Amino acid sequence: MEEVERTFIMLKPSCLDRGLVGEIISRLEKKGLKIIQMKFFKMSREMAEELYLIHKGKDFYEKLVRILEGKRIVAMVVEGRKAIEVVRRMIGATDPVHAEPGTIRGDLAMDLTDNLIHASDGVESYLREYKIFFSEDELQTY
Ligand code: FUP
Repeated sequence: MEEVERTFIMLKPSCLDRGLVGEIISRLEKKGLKIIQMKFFKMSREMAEELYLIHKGKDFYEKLVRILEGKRIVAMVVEGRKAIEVVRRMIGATDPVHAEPGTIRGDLAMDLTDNLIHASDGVESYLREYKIFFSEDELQTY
């Protein structure tokens, strides 16, 4: 298959609180993305800070980290043709108010900071983000 790539996805704690983990995984699977690895993590402050490094110092940063700190998330790596772009389109705009109906945030979220899901926005961010959660060994295909 041409242009097969991987992307990193995190289902934020609100997905677990609201029972939306299955719904979101189902959308990704039905689209045709292959789940390469998936795990629950209890997020430490350090993991949250590392993931949102580029937003450090912004006014919403503390709220963003607090939403994750000490709570359970689902981390996963999925694969498919142009997976980074595909997943970004499926999750919709950062602010759920502007996310189109049919997207994950457009259909299921209202809050800007607690917008249900994170996905890498490029190859560089994927390579940085997956390493916070997974070792290279865990991502070997089997
Ligand atoms: P996205 O890649 O769509 O998650 O968007 P960003 O990387 O721009 O934002 C990262 C997180 O910061 C999002 F979960 C939402 C939050 N955020 C705010 O709370 N306020 C803002 O003004 C922008 C982003």
